[in-house]
Amino acid sequence: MPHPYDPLSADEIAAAVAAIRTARPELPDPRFPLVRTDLPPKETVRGWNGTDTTARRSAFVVVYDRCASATFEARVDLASGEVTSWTHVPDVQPSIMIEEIMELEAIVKQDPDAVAALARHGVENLDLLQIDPWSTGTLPIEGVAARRRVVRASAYVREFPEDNGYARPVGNLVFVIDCDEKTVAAIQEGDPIPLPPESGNYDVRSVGALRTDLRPLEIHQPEGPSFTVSGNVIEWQRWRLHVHVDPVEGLVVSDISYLDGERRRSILHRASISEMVVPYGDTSNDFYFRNVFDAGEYNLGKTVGSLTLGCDCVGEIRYLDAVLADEGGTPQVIRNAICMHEEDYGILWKHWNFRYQADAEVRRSRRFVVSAIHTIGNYEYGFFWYFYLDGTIQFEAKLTGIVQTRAVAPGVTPEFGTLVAPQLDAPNHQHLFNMRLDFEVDGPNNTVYEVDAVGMPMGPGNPYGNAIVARKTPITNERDARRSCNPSTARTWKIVNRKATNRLGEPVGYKLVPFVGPTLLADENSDLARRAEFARHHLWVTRYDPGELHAAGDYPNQHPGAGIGEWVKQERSLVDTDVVVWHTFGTSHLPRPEDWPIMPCEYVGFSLKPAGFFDRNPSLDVPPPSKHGGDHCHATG
Ligand SMILES: [Cu+2]
Repeated sequence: MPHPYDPLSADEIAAAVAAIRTARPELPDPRFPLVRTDLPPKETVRGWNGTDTTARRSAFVVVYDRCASATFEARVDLASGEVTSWTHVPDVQPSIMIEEIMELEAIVKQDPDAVAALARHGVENLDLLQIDPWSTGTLPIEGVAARRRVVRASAYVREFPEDNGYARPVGNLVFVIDCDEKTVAAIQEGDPIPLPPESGNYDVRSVGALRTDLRPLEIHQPEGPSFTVSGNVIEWQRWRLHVHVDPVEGLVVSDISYLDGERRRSILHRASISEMVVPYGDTSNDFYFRNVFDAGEYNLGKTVGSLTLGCDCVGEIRYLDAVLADEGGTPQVIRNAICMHEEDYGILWKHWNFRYQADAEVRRSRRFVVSAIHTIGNYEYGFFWYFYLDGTIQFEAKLTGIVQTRAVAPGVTPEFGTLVAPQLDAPNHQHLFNMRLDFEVDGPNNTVYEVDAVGMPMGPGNPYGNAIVARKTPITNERDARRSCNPSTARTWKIVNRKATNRLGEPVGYKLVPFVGPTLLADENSDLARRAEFARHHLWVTRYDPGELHAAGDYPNQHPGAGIGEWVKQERSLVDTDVVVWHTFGTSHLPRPEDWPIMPCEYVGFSLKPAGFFDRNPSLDVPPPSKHGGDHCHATG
């Protein structure tokens, strides 16, 4: 049952890469930083009949010629095997490639100056050296021309191969690596700092006695789960959606609709992480340049991992594999990359009529979960989409893994971070995600309103000063569409279809309920503020353009700034048109000692709730627990 948004299969990846190699024999060793589905026109998804697709299958490929340091974009028609377009893209750097990251250790170890610098910092044994890559942004590096393709690299010392290297960062030492030449282009060095004294391991063998008083908690669904999987299309209760892993955006959900009686109603056309930035707030030699764009600079989606039953997911699980091209153009299968299951979620609704002492009416809430976990260097990012019985959609990012660290001398209290272990500073930083939400509330043409709950001043018509109104302000033009959260007014943004009304005569809508969090803290005059402009506002609205997928532009690596801040200069009208909402959310992470040596999950996200989309509570027909295999409710255990 092919869906127009299906990811490329292994055969399709191989065919696209072969077609480019054949068509471009002048490239001796093309690299393929990005191979993804060339999204067909939205109409092919809207017209999809559930069984077949007439969409032309096409691959979009970024090709990098390391010899000439040149970047090309290609499109390949997969039916004919023809390269239908081939464009040189000047003045950009494609994302940092995994193969480049894997080369770093050898480059450092083979460079006599780098080895001598390591020795000055007390590192003699290079066998267990760990080298981490850091995208370099646009800050100038003395002696290194801006046009070179470089990453910076930090060193960590391990005592054995599985040792947590972040316990012993080599302080005041950064290598600048030319990825094309495979050389050390510069060394940024300050006074040596002693290695922190403690190791930081968290595996079962390292942590000592384990607690023994946790009894089994098992989830049984003797009749199996209540959802069906057909290719990448999932149906659960009234919901239908398409899921896949994109090499840049990671877990993507699209073509989300709800069966309301006989009507299948569209809600979201496509939802994806358009970018995420992790800027560090420490001014030291080791950290002043660190601000990674995990999607555009590192291909977030390619870092997706395989999930295991009973650990990452419990219960009746169904998995989907991901197929992603490596940089040689070879398809790689990541088994069980997407996990799907149902969870009990407490009560859905309840009321006990105390006057009659009748049994309470209560229903259990249950949610369908689709998730994937990405490991980017030291951090894990779990992306979880939840679909509920009452029409709510929720996104949650779970942040875990290991915090970044910096060595400090004994007795030093860090100014821009927290000591998490002796002589080990975890610098302050932010995790700012941007979710691209291509709404389609009962059709493509929607309008966004900012809704504030406002108390009215006392006066005629409000003599006691208690009046509360919902102030609805339409966002009519892109020039007015940089918005901020306001917890004092419980601000939400409502996406409505003004041509479709509910039984009360109001336009149908869904509202975006933000999880109130920070925006970018870097100074507005900083390089980063230009490069991560999307993160300076919680919400942006644009008119749909198929070329606008990534909030910081398609090539943020070593780029001075592109993306949404440029697009909105077109000042397109946003009234009754195909709008895209871009929501920035995240956290300012001031590390705690409890985040070391591994960080308990931190949760950030947002909800999309029906707001007049339905005529009433759409979950009235959820049966009581006893009617779906659960125990009868009983007063005592
Ligand atoms: Cu963090």
